[in-house]
Amino acid sequence: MYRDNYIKALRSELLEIVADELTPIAIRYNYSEVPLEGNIKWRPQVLLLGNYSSGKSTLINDFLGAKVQNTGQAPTDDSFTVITYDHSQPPEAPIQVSETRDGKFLLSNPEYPFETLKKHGQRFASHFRYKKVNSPFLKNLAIIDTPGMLDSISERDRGYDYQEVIGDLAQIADLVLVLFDPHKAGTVREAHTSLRDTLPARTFEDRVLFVLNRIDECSSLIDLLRVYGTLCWNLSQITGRKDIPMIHLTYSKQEALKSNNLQDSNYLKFLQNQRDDLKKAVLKAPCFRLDNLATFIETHAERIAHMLEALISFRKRARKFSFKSFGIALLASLGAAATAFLLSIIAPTFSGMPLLQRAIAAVAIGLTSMIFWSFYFRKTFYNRFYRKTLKQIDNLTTLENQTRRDCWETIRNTVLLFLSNSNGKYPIGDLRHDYRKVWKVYEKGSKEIREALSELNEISPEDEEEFFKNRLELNGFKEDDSLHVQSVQDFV
Ligand SMILES: Nc1nc2c(ncn2[C@@H]2O[C@H](COP(=O)(O)OP(=O)(O)O)[C@@H](O)[C@H]2O)c(=O)[nH]1
Ligand SMILES: [Mg+2]
Repeated sequence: MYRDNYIKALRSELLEIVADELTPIAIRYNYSEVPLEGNIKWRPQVLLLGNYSSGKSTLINDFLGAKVQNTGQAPTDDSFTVITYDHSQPPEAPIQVSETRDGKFLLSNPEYPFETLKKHGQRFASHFRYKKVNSPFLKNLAIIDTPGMLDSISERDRGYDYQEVIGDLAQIADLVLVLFDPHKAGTVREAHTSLRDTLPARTFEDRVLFVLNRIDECSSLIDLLRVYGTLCWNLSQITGRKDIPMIHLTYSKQEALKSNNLQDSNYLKFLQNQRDDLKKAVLKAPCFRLDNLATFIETHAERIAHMLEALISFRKRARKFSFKSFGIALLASLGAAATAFLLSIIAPTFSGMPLLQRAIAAVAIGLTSMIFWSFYFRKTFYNRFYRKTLKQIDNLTTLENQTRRDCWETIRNTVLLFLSNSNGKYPIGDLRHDYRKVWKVYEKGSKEIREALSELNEISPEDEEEFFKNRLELNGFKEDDSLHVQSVQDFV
């Protein structure tokens, strides 16, 4: 009870930080078009990826306890389906789909975290669905089924960039299951590239579960070991790691019975509860949520700060350039005035001219050249400087390590766009203020919240009640505080 309230308090605090501090800055500098908290305020999500017919939809049906998704050997379902809980059904009602909506509803409704996926276009929208099911499995999470990856199908055939879509979904998801089947244990590159490119490196390992599914189809234990070995080899090739990630070995009992695989493979009896273990692991997804929220804040704060750093660096260079070119123009004008004055003394044509007139003429020449500079040359020089800086935009930042390089890669175009739209003219004072604010948010996300999280993990069950009660009091939260969470059912 206290624990739940404490977690709620932390979560609402994080959401508030994002909404109040990070989002306005993100929108101001074109980092994001939609409020950042839109991505995290909905319920925890589990994303299922894998080849076609690796058994994703069958696994989902097993988890939900009803045939919610279509299954079949051929690529049956080419849609992304978000499946979530229907609170409105009475508890005794049979498990079934009670509502189906199309992609447009999901993409344009700010209540859901999918607005950012709008950019994938019409073809994607027509392959995006939403189903409500009253399965208890969904009480605290939503599950997203995806069309299989077909290494042979090019992105153009799909009509949208599949890899980018799963990258975006993986970023929102709290847990990603990557499924393989014994027939295609090697074709995982597409999924892995998207995941590695989009998930922050430090959480990548915790957020992804690898599953070798349909193991009842291996003809013997030796066959299973061979398949397992191949998969491990392929995964280590792709991840570039020598240690092998944990791989869950599972199969659908019903399907195995249908295909008479159970009596042939007696090794399966040792692996029977793996499906249940996997289910338990998936049900833990909400526990990852807080950790993911902290990571979300860290990642975005880091990226926005990096972006602001580059923009500040641009303004500093522009200012330096302006001073320098003003100095040169001033010197040149003084030079022109002095030359004119000297000439008027030396040249016999002006010998009769009074001194005052000569001085006035020299000052006029100096002033004219300054005016000419400020109306014509200054602009031309600035434009040249501006174009050159944009062309060598990487020089605006230091990219001393891989983390910085990866971060810069994600914001480089945004920086370019902002510089182009503003023509490089914006007040540096505001930028500095925002920059400091973003780092404060980062500190809060990474330090305070992570400290709270590790405290949460370390606390023993006996001390729990007292601890959380004190914490809540300390933070000024009441037991039944509703804590601004959109819907309590949407929250764990
Ligand atoms: N023998 C066996 N067949 C399975 C298993 N899981 C799924 N299948 C079958 O494999 C086919 C593809 O499954 P499906 O869930 O549609 O795969 P998806 O394309 O990944 O969603 C279907 O015909 C299922 O009946 C399993 O664990 N064992
Ligand atoms: Mg399917």
